[in-house]
Amino acid sequence: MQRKERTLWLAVVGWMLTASCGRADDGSRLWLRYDLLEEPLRHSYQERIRELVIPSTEAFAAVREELLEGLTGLLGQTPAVRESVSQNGAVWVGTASTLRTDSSLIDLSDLKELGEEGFLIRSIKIDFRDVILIASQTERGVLYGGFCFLRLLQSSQPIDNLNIKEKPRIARRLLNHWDNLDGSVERGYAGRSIWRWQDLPERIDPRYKVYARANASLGINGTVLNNVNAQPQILTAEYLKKTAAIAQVLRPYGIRVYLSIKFTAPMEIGGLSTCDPLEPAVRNWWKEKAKEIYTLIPDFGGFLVKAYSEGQPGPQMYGRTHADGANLLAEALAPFHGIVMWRSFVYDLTIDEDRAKCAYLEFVPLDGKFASNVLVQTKNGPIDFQPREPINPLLGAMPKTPLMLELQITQEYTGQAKHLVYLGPQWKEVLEADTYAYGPGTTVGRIVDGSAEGHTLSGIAGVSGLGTDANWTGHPFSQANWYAFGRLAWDYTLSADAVAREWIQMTLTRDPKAVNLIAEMMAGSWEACVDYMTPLGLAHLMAEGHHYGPAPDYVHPGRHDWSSTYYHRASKTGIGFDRSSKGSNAVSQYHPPLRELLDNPKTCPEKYLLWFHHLPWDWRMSSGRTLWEEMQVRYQRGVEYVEWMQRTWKTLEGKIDRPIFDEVSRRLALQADNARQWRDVCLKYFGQFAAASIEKKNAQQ
Ligand code: GCW
Repeated sequence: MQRKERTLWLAVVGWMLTASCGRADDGSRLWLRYDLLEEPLRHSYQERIRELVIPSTEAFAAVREELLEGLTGLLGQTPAVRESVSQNGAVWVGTASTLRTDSSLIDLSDLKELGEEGFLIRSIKIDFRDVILIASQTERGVLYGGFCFLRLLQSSQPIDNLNIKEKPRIARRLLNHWDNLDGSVERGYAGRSIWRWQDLPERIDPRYKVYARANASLGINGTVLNNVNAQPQILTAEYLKKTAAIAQVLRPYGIRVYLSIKFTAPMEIGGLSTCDPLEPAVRNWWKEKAKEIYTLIPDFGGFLVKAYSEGQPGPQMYGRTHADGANLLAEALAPFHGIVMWRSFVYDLTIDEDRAKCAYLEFVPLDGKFASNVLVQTKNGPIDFQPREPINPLLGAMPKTPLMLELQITQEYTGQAKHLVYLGPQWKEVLEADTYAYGPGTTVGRIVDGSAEGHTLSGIAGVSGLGTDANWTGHPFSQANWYAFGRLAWDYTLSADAVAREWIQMTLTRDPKAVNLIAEMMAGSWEACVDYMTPLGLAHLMAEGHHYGPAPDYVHPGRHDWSSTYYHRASKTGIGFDRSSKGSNAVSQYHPPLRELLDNPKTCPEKYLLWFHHLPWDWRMSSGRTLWEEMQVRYQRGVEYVEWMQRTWKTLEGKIDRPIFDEVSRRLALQADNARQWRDVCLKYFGQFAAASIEKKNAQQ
């Protein structure tokens, strides 16, 4: 054989091997893998999906392309594309207007109630033919319907008798990128920023489209491209052109772009001598800037702002309030229907010694003062994305202001991209938590979706952490957190387990036994992380700066609220931060009866115990153990869970694509080491105090 021929032959064999057993996935296709389905499932789907009836117009290009790619891959044959139903087994896709011109036989009366983004998927009969209808009022809704249909096939669902109606509960479902213009990503653990600013606007990275498809498949409809620690340059003409180029790729997928702004931009790039929000020249600058943006990007979403927090400038520099600052921007964006997402992540300790109380004290008095196109964006907990926090007391405390929930997909405090930690259960705990703001049942979900307080503007954001790594998220399982965020943003009543199972089947394997095992691993992984890092309501024990690894003894030279000791307050007498009515009284920021429940260490849920109470080492826990014994049990339990995950994963060898299998094995080994380290360091450190207290008690007896 000639050398050239031989190379070709080897390449063909290599391709056949990978294609036939599908065993070389590197995770880059995310959950949009449309690999051939197994028999007999494939055959049964083929019967029902023979032709795709869909308009050939540009407005349907995204959904048409996706369905064709998906169906061809999954079924191993390309359905005929038609403009009208011609045989049994048609999938008929359209909006109210395109469908109506085709037939009057179908009842579309319920489309209206599904709004702009909702859709229905229904098995119907047309002229005695079996048809699956995917319909919405808008092309965007049809796109979501198309993705939903593909998901059904990818997760082996029956499609004989479909009657699905969906619409999102929350209006704005956004990713927040903490990406800097130099390509670095704050708290990103998956490589560099996916936005290649230096190549834009000329060169469009093909990954932007994959990103758009992945987000659209979940119903994510917006993205903030740059870090909240913002650089003013993002608003220069040069960067706005780059932004417009990204917006153009995302637009067909229903995703709007938003930008984080720096409050001093009028001075830094606009040449003004002030950025006082009440100054006419400043107001005018923002109005002109908004015009410039909307000329380039007519569907621009709006601004995200971190002001007067962690070194960022804000209206307070001029003695103005958050509301003054937000309203300045709101006024500029309003003519174009843009919104402002003003973050509540502030902790000025001159306002209160207890960091957990600060945001509430600053923001609640401003309720009612924000313009109608402002949302206050609030992290789930009062401190900062700790492995577990009680809910942020602002949720349910600002009835006149829509509060946007900010969750963290990137695992800053939960093992970064090294630990397998499925955050679906954490977000469910948050969204289902009862604020009691308007009586029992006022869950965080109902505050965030606007239903409890009657807001039409509503939003939820996930800090993304995506990067240039082939698999986007570093840890293959961190993809599941992106996936779960999107699914719960669409419908937070879905269960974390159901969402995990979808993701597993679409991404890793459809083998039922393997799916069960992996779902089980994921289900307890967050609680395990809480156990081996910060059990029983502890928080902020990690090393300073990079926030990875334990440092319970850490004392910051300048700021005590950045010290671990500030949070755990361990001493001979006990451990925990007294936020009860006898301590900082942070409990008073919650509504009764939650307030009373948290205030009493006997009724406070043990998962929050040391968040709200300082208790002696021999405090009796519900298990009958002392607090110190319980801490040891929890740290150990967390470690054992990770070791169990390691063993379980090993049994899946051969069922998962090799690169992903190996990657996860490697990271689980590291996670197990890390978990043991967390346990050992924390128990040794806390043990000194516990031992001293036990010695003292023994001596007294
Ligand atoms: O979680 C903390 C991070 C900071 C981040 C900040 C914030 C973007 O450690 O890196 O800055 O919160 O949310 O603003």
